[in-house]
Amino acid sequence: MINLSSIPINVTGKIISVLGAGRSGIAIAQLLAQNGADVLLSDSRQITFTAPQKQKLHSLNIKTEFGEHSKSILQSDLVVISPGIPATAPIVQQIEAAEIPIVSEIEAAYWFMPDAGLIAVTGSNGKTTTTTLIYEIFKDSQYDAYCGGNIGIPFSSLIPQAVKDAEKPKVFILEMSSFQLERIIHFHPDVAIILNVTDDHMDRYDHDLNLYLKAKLNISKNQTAKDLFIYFSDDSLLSSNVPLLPQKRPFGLNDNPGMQVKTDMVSIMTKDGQEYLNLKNIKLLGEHNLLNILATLNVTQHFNISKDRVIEVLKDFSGIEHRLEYIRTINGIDYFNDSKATNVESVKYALKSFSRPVIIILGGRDKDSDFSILLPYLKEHVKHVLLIGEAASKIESVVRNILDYSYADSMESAVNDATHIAQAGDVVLLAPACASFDMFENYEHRGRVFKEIVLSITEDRK
Ligand code: UMA
Ligand code: ADP
Repeated sequence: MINLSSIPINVTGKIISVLGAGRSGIAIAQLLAQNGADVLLSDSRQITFTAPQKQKLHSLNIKTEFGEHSKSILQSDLVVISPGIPATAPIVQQIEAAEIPIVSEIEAAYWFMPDAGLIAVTGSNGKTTTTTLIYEIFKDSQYDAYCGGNIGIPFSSLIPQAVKDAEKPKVFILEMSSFQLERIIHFHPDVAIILNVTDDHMDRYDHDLNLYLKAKLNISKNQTAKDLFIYFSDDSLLSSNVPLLPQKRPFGLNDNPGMQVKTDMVSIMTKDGQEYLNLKNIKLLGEHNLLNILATLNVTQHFNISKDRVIEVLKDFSGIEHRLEYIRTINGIDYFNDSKATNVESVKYALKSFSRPVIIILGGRDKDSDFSILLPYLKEHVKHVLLIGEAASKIESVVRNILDYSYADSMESAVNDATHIAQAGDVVLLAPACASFDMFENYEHRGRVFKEIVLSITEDRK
């Protein structure tokens, strides 16, 4: 059996099974094989690799099995699991019954990380935006910066290049999902950020928000007195569960030890009253992005990044595709794509970002959400609700007799109807509060379809 009690962990000659041959599985299988492990890459799905992928796995002597997980996994010294595989998967239960240790891809990648700073960002919403913003600031600075994790680039895939780079001090900026934080042992960020903890992925956590919070809090489980823990203190669940660490930095609209937000929300000031950032000069929209910026400023201050560098990046950073993304204005109507608003909380913040009447497109695959939480925000900001997808009737039961609403049987008719209802000065917003899989491949596909339809509207289309 492998000894996991302290780092470095020697994988040479160890039999290691990697569960899941998606992005994480492939990357960690390669990293482990490069470090001398005898690796089996196993996926319950039939997978067809391209010739170069096959060649790469072959050259590293990585064995593969697709279509089912075989019993040979139960002969392993260690199993590394992909984030998408839950603890309830039958193979995981068999491995646990056989008392074989299971670690996450993040944990195993961490064993091979070269000497570097490590910034880890988690939260229910805002991870990708904040991780990218921090990365944009660090890249082309005094650091060699590497960005990955849940953002789509496995942590393990960043290691080989980082090991080779030798010029500047290195820093890893990682977006961490709760799934990735579930089975960590030594993973130890210098700076850990929790942006918020609100209902999401409840199917994986037995509908228990505390179990989800516990996974998120794992981000700081190995932090010590020299590390920094940054958290959103307006979130009562989070602020009542803050770890016992000496270096904690709350951020929020009211509680920023290093900074303060002016009550008129026009600028961020330093504590001695100097203007640090005038929000007029930035492109990111909304209170939620102000919070993401505050979290980021706590990181940049900790790493002594100059204010000029921070401001230079913030001035240019217009956010990320499918996150409250401005598309165009036609006949005085502004169209926004927030396809990544797949839960209730993100839609709440999207609505709070507008002081003009909104025609919202809501619906898709329900994630067992409580849409009634949205009602006060819908009442305050929304002129008409267009209902799409599987969740349409559940959402209807919340807005019925309270708001104007109608059904649309496709994204195209939703956009057409919204355009018909909207008047100059209004906003048409796709912020579905649902997953996309009932009508689209994923949220990116949904956002692209929405944008294409919006871009095809002609001025005479009313
Ligand atoms: N599988 C098995 N056995 C099982 C169940 C599944 O072998 O019992 C296989 C599947 O057939 C599949 C593989 O496991 O081939 C999938 O693994 P995965 O879902 O972990 O996919 P990866 O491609 O490795 O992507 C993962 C993250 N996916 C999930 O957490 C679901 C990606 O986050 C992440 O970008 C990537 O690692 C790199 O770090 C995506 C995501 O949806 C974007 N994340 C969730 C979110 O943001 O809400 C948490
Ligand atoms: P994540 O990676 O956590 O899903 P994203 O940055 O991709 O976060 O944003 C997802 C959705 O949440 C988008 O609709 C975005 O507008 C919204 N959002 C971004 N930051 C926050 C925040 N701090 N609080 C709430 N919602 C946010």
